[in-house]
Amino acid sequence: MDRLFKRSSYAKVTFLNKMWDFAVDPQNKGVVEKWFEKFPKESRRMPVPSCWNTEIDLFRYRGTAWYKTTFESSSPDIYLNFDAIQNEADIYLDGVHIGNHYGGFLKFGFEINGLLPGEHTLTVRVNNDINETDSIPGKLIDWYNYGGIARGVYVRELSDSWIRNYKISYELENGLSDARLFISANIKTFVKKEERFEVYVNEEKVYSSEPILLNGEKEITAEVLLPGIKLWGIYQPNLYNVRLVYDKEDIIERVGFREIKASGKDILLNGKKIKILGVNRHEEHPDFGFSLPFNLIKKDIDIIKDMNCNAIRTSHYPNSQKTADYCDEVGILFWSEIPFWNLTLEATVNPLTVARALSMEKSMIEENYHHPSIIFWGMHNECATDTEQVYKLTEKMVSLAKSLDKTRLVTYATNKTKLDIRREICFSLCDVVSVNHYIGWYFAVENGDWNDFLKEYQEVLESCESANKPFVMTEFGFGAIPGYNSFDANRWSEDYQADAMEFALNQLLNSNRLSGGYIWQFCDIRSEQGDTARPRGFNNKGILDEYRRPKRAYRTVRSIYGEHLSVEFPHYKTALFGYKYKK
Ligand code: ADA
Repeated sequence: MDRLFKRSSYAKVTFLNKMWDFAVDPQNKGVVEKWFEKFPKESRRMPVPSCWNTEIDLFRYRGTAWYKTTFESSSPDIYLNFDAIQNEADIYLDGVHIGNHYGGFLKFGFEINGLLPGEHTLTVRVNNDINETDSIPGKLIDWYNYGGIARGVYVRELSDSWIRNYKISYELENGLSDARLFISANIKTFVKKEERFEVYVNEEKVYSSEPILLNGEKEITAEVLLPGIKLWGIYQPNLYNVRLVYDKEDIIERVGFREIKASGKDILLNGKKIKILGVNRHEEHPDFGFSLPFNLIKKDIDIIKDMNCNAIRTSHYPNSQKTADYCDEVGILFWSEIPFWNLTLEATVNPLTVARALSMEKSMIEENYHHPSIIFWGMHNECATDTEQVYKLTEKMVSLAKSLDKTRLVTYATNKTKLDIRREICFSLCDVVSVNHYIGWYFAVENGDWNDFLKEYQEVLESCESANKPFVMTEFGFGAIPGYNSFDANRWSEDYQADAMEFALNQLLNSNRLSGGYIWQFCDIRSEQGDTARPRGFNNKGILDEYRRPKRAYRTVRSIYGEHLSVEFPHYKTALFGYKYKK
């Protein structure tokens, strides 16, 4: 409900984004001592949403913590919604356990019936442990495992009717100029109703059914033809509000009409070949953890636009709905993935991990289905894609994605390069080949530059019959300690990063084989990897530092991406926000 556009004219929503009571539980005794009935006295106040590790004394705290608040409801029926809790949550209402949810970065909720009118107590047990066997992400991540109620919470009071679920899909017809909408809505009534189901597009009524008798739950469908639509595209953010109404209940969704396809070696957006000028971005900040305020999210994306990018990979987990909303609004392509990151083979084949991965993937796709900016679903990152076991898992993940969404491209990022380049076996399962590689950082350029690498890769793709698929570099980058410069452009200097980036971008973007790529990475991020591999305890491959101050490579990227963008979009002028020196 907390989005960049109005979601409903009728819904009665109370946001619980405020100060809650909070207590850490290092001995994990809260369940036995029933903290859900009697919250411990030694509690403190904690903002929701936030991550507890941004509290000065809880920086390193990992494990269990409890939250408590109260809310009022006058309706016996409510829906309790959590936009994201890291990583596992148990929810108690008035001392009763109402459910458990596993998987950070994803929305979940519970319908509750038969409440007495008045004040209610909501208690949440949160756990952010990660391990080597069944957690997602696993233990050895290269970002920081912040814990807490990281995104918003709200209570919706339900009245006579409730649109529990809905899906608006479409097909483009008549040379992409008309859109045929297929709408389905699962509607529940708490009393007998006989009303019309109506659809409005940009406030104009485009569909009205005969009165439909409802007493309980029912799936309602409608088909609507919209002639003469304006397509959504890169920097062409044409959006439409679709409002579904039954009785005194409505939901507003925002869609953009566009077609994304893999055609031979090319990616086509609205029938036109595109080149991805992208950047990987972690939704993270040292002062906010994963709970970025919207003005910071907006600033990040504005900076990314200023750098002349046209795409973001949400490495390595689903972002806030507001991030995708803003990408919809400015016309930036988006890649979304679940945090299935470099898991060991053992973890990957553990039935619990597999079940969690599939359920997280399903909820990512359902939650984000309507964003036109999202064009790729990412299954996993740098897993053992040279093994039969991961082949089977990828097969399951791809078929789940396709069953939920036939319109987007499905892929995963592999790091099988150089030595093990020929062992990759999962390419055939995906629409697009996506590769992470670090020439000039983990691999010496003397042993082969980007052109050599692309040539070698094409041979591999031909040998596994994936020669005719689009190929995207999902990661390439170089570390630079902010402010460190040197005459001989040493490793870790900003000069080295800028020079190596210039070399890489020139070779990669001038290749006819590649459909572009995503720089690793937008800005420096805190890392769990320890400070030997990660000086300062940060992954320092950002083009900006963690406080979003540009490094030397910023202007390099901006200028090279700008040249490529202006070929594709002659109307687009660079220097959107960046200033130029004036005498
Ligand atoms: C991998 C990984 C990234 C990051 C990167 C690096 O490709 O996917 O998350 O860790 O390496 O900086 O080494």
